[in-house]
Amino acid sequence: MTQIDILQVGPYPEWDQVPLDQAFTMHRYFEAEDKAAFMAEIGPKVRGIATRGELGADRAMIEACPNLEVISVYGVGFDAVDLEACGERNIRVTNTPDVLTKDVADLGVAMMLCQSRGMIGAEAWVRDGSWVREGLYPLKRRVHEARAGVLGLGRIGYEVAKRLSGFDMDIAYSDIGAKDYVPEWEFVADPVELAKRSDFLFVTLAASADTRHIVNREVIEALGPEGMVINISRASNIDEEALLDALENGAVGSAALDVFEGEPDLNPRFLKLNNVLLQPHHASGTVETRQAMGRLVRENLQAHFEGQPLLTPVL
Ligand code: 8YV
Repeated sequence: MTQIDILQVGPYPEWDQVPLDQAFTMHRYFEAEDKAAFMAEIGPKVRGIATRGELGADRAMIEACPNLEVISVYGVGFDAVDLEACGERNIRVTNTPDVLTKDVADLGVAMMLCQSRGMIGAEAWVRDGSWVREGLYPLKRRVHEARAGVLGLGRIGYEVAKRLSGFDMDIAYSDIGAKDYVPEWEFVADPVELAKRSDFLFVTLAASADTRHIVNREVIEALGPEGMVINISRASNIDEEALLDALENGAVGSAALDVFEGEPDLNPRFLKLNNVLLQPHHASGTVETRQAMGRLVRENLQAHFEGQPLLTPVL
């Protein structure tokens, strides 16, 4: 398929880049210095876009490719792809669901444990000699038997809740409706009520225009000065300004975040806080999962250009 031109929006590991380069003619957008000139030159021949969850493909990019047929997203989240623009031209869209679910859930739970037990500070306590000079490390918060709220009980939320039940936590969740397969977890429709009954609030919903800032000031304040918010979904699900205010003035206890508005250039206010755990959007970042994601990106492109059904279509 060397004649098929694909626009590659972001970098991939070597194990994906090599087979992509063998199968297609890849045009690396992220390496282009003059993006406009690059798109003007290669846009008309592009038939596919390979992108990453957080980078997506906006309307301008889609419109610069008049012969575009398919967008293959490396990630489960496709909120950064302009689906309306795709729908208007029958452009197909695929993502990489399932293969990353358990890694994302693992990291969410690890972030809760790390933050509530103060593991980053404890590591520094050992390394900088505080243990020798000052003695015992300050006491931290217990996780087991605490109350957990899961906002969005989809694939990832379900795996988070399943893991939390192993810590004997008291689990509730919000979603568009109660799920019949989880009778032992309490359904709480209103996110504010969910936050009120939670010590730890996990944000695990797929982002869309409808979920923007679903975790607003009221939800954050309902969580309270002892509460912790853990975000392994998308930054847009949380009102980041409200969260920063609450972290700064103590209205909420702490946060553990894998995603940020404008990442990787996060709001510098985050860097001044010692009650927040910051992660570089790597919840799906294991070798095994990233290999499976890369395979799906390629197989979806290949299926499309061979006239086969897409493996994991979104649109
Ligand atoms: C990836 C993601 O980190 O699945 C998603 O939606 O955001 C992540 O798995 C990202 O897409 C890789 O760039």
